[in-house]
Amino acid sequence: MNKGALEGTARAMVPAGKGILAADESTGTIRKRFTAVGIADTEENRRAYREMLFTTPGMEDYISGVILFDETLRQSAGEGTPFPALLAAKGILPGIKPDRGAKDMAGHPSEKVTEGLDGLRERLAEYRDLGVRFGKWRAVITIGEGLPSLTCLQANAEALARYAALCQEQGLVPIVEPEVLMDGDHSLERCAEVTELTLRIVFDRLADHRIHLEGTILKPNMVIPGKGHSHQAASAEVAEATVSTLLRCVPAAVPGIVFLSGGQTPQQATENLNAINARFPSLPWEISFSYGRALQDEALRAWLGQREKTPAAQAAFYHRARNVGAARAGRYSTDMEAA
Ligand code: 5MM
Repeated sequence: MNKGALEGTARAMVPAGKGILAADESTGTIRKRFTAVGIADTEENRRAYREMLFTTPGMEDYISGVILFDETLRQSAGEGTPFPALLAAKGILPGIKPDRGAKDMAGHPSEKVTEGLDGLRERLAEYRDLGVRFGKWRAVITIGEGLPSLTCLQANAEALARYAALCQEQGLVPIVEPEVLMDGDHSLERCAEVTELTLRIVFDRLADHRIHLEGTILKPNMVIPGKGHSHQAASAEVAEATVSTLLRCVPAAVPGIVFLSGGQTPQQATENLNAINARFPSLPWEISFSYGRALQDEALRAWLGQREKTPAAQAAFYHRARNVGAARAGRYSTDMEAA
């Protein structure tokens, strides 16, 4: 393992003012996103949509890396440049989602375990040769009556750690994503409790598997009440709860924490990230973003699969990336929404 190279890549993923675009929707997920706004789910539309995002002028001012799905990694812009090369030419690091998705966990109704370890070493080696610099593996944790089970947390943490070890062996920085879902009516305190337990188990397993933490990025959920909870927390509350949870469980050796948006609106995800950075300017880690929906929703709704709407969609994407980039430095204000 080349620890110095991994550390350099990890730091390059979380530079000041920039974060990561999660554009790694698997086939089923992008179909859901397209169907919601009436776009036909064809391979060409999936390619054209990603081309619209990746050719946005100036996106590199706020985006340090892009996570891709296997299909997208092998696609090209209309003029023939493969997407990984197009991103690299803008100084953006290409990443990959090599997991095979969260599947129903046998014997554990309503819980999921992420699969994809079989053949992972070979897939990662191929991805590296195609220009990929980092990976991302997502585990999904559900809060509910008697959930999550310890077994589900342990199984997912073990898979995350084995994935991370294989990434580092192949020279790729692992983004480790244990997502505690916002679905449900649980309180912010319950989310804090489950997030803390999840992170403790994940970092235990990362240690067991000898993961080089300085070459690892954590992608957690913010500590936030369930979507159905009666009290929706203000940004200041989310920031306090999120940071106190992270401080209890995430070693200072980890160079960066990049949040997922998890179903927050684009503006909520921007405000909450801003509150964390504004209120806690001297944390041991870089605090950034790796948003999927919060970065893309407005652009997707502006695009609608119509090529002539590309400039409007790119303007929407750029606007959100700029605002989230400001939030990454704690310098966002709601006035910027109108600008
Ligand atoms: C972009 O969505 C990613 C892929 O999801 P599927 O495996 O379900 O297709 C997802 O892993 C994403 O990277 C994270 O969940 C963060 O995205 P959000 O939308 O929560 O910011």
